[in-house]
Amino acid sequence: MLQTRTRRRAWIAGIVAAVVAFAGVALSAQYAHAQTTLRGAADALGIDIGVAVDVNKLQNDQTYRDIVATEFNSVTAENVMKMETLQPSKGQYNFGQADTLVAFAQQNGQSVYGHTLVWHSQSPDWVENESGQTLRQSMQDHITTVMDHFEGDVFAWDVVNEVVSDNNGQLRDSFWLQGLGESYITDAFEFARQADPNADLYMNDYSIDGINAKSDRYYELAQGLVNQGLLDGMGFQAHLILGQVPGNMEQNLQRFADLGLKVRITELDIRMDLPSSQQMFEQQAQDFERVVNICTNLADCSGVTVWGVRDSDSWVPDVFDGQGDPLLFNDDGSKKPAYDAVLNALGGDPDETTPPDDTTPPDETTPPADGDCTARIEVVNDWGSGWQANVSVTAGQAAVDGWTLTWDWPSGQSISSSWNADISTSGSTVTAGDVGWNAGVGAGQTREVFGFIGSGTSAEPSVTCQAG
Ligand code: 9MR
Repeated sequence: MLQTRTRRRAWIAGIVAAVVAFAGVALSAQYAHAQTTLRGAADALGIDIGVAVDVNKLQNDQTYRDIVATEFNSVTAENVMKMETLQPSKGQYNFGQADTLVAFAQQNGQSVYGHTLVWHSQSPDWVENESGQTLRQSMQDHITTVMDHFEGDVFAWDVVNEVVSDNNGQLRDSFWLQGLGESYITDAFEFARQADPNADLYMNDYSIDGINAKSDRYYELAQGLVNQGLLDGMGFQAHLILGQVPGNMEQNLQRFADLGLKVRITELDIRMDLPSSQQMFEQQAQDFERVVNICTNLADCSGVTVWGVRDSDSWVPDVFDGQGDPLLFNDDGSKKPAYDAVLNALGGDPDETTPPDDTTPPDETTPPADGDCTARIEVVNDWGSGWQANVSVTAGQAAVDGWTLTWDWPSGQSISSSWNADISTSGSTVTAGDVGWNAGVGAGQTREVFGFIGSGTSAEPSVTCQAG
């Protein structure tokens, strides 16, 4: 994997060098620009940057939806794939919300990480009251039904979650342990392997990011499961505290990777005492950068998932009194220093912006007439099953205050989500209008006004721009 990643980087560097040599001039910013989104940068590295998603917000909150679609290439259900949601009554499955998330992920070219099959928390009462063979059968039924349902759509599962306690590495005294004994862990993995042989099977827990009694116990469990061919990965939740990234985190992940496992940071957040300050945000940025670097430096790290979008979406303030602000985005959806730090760790560049105004788009030969405008669709990311485009408007010699763009899709493309425009579609014709705050474009200026996620083969059709 390290080889693959290094090879890919070398390959990209080779192409860039060849293009520069061929052109004989420095590349214009338009062609050389670094990745400016987390997902663009992570795609280029070949790793996942994931986010825990609240399906209600995905359906009802446009800002939230746009950030999830544009910044992340992987999603985890924050709650809706847990047992109490999927099987609230014995034998009655409820996949509605989880299916909504999977459909969104597919439209947006994102992988889905499954969380979680067997956990002591957020399990329905009926299963907590079972024991012995009945409980074992229920565990098998749940694992089999859920993994069958999502087969091919969910690439990896937290098969067991938080099975070790915080007390000296002893197994957690859960209803699973009480009802079934220690063998339930191996049994769960056997059932999971049978249900979907292609899914990656993980254990997952918090406070195992550094080397300690709890992570030592996981190391032992992992050795046993690896020997039976039942474990593919180890998930480190990384619910961390400001300034306290464990010093031996890299070493810890490495020892699991050395067992032949993938490692993954599954629930990253870094909380702080409130009220927060700029200085604390800077420290947080360093902490995030360090954790993401640990992953990118490890060949077997499959990715990093952050546990929520904006600080206001986090579970932290509900559980830790007086603490919070643990994520990458402010409550209003703007980016925190930690965002830039993560982008940087992924090899992107927060300071890179869209091409400067003096870079004439290649397909634009005549400048727009007075009071008129032109517009351009630029594909900035393409992951095969979908793609992202940014759209810019260029004003003529007079400023533009309001714009309506129209174009025709050449071959059956469609928009699966968009941000900062009013979009309507009729057959293959798309009309996009401003949303007020992005109506103005200065005389002779180019402004990036909105973006969208497209499905079908990526395309940059020519656009008609109507000012006013
Ligand atoms: O973020 C989740 C929150 O919305 C739920 O109320 C909570 C219930 O226990 O679970 C949170 O997610 C947890 C995850 O599933 C497992 N690791 C710890 C996470 C934070 O508590």
